[in-house]
Amino acid sequence: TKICVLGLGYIGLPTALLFANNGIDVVGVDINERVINTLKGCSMPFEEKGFQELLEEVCKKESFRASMKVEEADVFLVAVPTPFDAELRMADLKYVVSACEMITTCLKKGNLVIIESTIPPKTCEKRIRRILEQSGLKSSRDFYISHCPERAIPGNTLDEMVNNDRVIGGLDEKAIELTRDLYLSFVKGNLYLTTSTTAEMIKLMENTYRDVNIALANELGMLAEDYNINIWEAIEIANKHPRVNIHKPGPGVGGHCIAIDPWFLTENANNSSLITLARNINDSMPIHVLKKVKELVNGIENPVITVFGVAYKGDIADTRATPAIKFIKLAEKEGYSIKIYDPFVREFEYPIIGLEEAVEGSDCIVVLTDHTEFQEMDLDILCQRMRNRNIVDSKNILPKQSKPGFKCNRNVVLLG
Ligand code: SAJ
Repeated sequence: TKICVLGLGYIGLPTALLFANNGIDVVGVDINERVINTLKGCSMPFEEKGFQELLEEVCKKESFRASMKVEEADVFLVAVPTPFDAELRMADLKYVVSACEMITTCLKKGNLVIIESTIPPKTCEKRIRRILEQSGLKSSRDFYISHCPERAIPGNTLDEMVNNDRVIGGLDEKAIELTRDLYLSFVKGNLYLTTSTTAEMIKLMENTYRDVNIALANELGMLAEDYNINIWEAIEIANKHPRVNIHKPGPGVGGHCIAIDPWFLTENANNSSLITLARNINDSMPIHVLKKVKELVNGIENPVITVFGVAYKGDIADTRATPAIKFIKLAEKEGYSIKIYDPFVREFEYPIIGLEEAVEGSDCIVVLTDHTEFQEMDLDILCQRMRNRNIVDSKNILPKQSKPGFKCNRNVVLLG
């Protein structure tokens, strides 16, 4: 079997490498020349544990090739991004459409086209089918279409791609069967078979479930501040209940999925008040964190703020849609000077500096990411370098201090 994978990003490339390592001949296609050249040199264009080794393995086996052009194959797999059109609050399908148009030029009888990109319900059945049928071939007779959404989590992609259960949705039985046989080559989890529209809906439901739950946690966190209680303790105890699983409050939701997928679900609906509200709550959290900072630095002339962590979540270098950006921009508008420390991130819109330099002369540390390293920080030593000892720990990750002079004020830790 030969697969042509379109889109060599966080999902497409790992998927391509797993197929290539499991007896399938893979051509990986991307329009980004830098990505192709990096791969030709047998290097990963981004970091994700386990994949550099896998790439070297498939380079040796010669089962993976990177190319800028789509070519004939038995199977086409689309894993290009689906950006969010913020103005229209809907999915922007331009990359999916253009990938399918490229496939149309080399589609043959018997081919299978799998869409892994996240797409709104009915996209396979309506839009994608129509584009591919411009080849002159007919879906469910001459070729087959399925949707197999990716559910692996960045930071643990390899393990989750292999071990997670997967959903396979097809436009017809044959599409489902062909797709199942293919994924059986490396997936150890269960494969659940259904229609393409159900699979599209399932993927969006999963991320929406998480978004709405995080919004609930954020709202509970803000309420707890009003009652002056520790939300983290309250959640921990509430979650001892067998049917309660309250998520964690924080500075908002980042990443390329959870913050946008709910909009794909609501784009065609006139009644989605809960999902919309949750999105808005999560989007507004950086404003709330800034409010906490303002309360602390009030009265200080030209405050210097130190941001701890700009990755969208802990222990990874990924900053896509990180809530840190909104916080930093708002803080700048407020007239604060910003210094940023992140042990993982190297490329960012703002300079990332060393820990000591970031803390030197600071008036407030604001933790926005739960990197494990922050758990072991020696706040005593760090605070000696600060001008004023204030901390807003939006992730509750810093070591808990209970000595005199340390006051715990809601989600905010005030250091003596
Ligand atoms: N977050 C909270 N509180 C929580 C959990 C998360 O504030 O209790 C924040 C995180 O800090 C982060 C964001 O939410 O900013 C999202 O992080 P995440 O770890 O929940 O998820 P992602 O975006 O890295 O990956 C998700 C996963 N989806 C689900 O868990 C339902 C993953 O399985 C999907 O494959 C991925 O989206 C995707 O590609 O759709």
